Amino acid sequence: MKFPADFLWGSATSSYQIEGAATTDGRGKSIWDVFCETPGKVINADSGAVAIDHYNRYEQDVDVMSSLGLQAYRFSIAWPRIMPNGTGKIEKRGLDFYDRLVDKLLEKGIMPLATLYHWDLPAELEDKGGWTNRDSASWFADYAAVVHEALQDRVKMWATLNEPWVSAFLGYGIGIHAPGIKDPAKAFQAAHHLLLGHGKAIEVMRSQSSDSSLGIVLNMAPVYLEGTAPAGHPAHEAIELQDAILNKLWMNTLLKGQYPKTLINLGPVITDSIHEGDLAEISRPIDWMGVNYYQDSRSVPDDSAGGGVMDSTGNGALPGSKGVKPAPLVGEVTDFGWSTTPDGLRRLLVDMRDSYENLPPVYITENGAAYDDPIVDGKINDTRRIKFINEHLKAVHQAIEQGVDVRGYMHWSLFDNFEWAEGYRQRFGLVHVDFETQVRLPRESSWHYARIISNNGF
Ligand code: IFM
Repeated sequence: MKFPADFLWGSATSSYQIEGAATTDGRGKSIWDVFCETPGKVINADSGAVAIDHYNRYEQDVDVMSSLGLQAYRFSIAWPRIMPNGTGKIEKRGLDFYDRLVDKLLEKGIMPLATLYHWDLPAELEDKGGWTNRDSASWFADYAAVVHEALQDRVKMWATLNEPWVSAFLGYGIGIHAPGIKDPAKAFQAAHHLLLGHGKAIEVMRSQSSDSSLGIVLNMAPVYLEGTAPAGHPAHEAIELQDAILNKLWMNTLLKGQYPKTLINLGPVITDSIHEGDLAEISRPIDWMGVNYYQDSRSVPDDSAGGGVMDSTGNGALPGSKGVKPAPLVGEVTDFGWSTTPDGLRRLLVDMRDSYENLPPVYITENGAAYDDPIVDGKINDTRRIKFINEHLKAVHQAIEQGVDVRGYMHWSLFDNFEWAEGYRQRFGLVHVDFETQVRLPRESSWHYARIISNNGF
């Protein structure tokens, strides 16, 4: 099973999850620093303050990448390192770090793929409403311009946002991520401004360089009902709404310049944010699209009363959960309690190709699983991760055979790291990290992945 000759093999991380050095070289606070300091928000009151100290150990970490034969490394840039207050003053020492990282990657023949925003919004911007403030789109474009200008001579592949669904709906909708706001209306506002920020950033980066390859990274999955529900059951509406929020909100606006009808039908909660010209900005052509895939979104009908609404304290469910509940887990369930549904990745890719005729080339920008196998005699034989990789790569290969233009695969994650509200207890790395000693130990899956890379397949 061979992949196309120029298929790009890599692995991914993000700034707050690995860098640590939270107060070094003038870095400002991000919404995640604030969230982690808030009691009860993150398991064990963990934070990314030290993480895996990549800021100080990046050279050793690039050597690890090189030993695995990675062709590309997807990392994100911490906005609060570049502009500690979010706007205005530029912190040169922050830019210098990414400069050094990029040079080291290139020295080792590894292509840098930079993501501009992986959830670490400067905290001062949240004081002004964060992504619910329409100005956030311009704040982001200004920041993008600074970073792109500094690195575009050596970084040729750029993503604007990572998983804006998570920023909007987990951050502002149900509040399990920073900034911890529980207001679905704000989630929709944030979603629109994230998209607008993406469009503005694309425009400014294009004007700076014509040879940057520009894209966005979305977390998406097939959304469906298992079992049957009679016509008129709220489950049908719930599934349509979930699909609209997880997939179509992003794909339709970015590639068709339209909001999905299901969302427009929600009325002012959506339409109030949309100003004339916004959709033209959002749908500016992009060169590639990143897909982060973990598991399908599977539900079964739920006949119990309630569900899908916020209670008076703001606790509750995402829009689109009334009349459904999660389907029983399937496959090799991960430590996170996620199903494994590899064929969903193939289905998602084929469906994207069939639904969007202007779909640009696709990269799998994240895919991985949390499995914490023990160290035995200095080795970690993580057979479940190896199986996960094999099954998902087969799905990608089948999608390519079925005509989808998939150009690369980045495994999530290269290293164990800070897994957001889950703290350090979910281990996604190809490489194990001892969080006390900072010792890196490649798991067996990393050598397995290295062999796949060197064979360009199996
Ligand atoms: O760790 C995250 C990453 O930051 C974004 N995508 C999903 C991963 C696993 O939850």
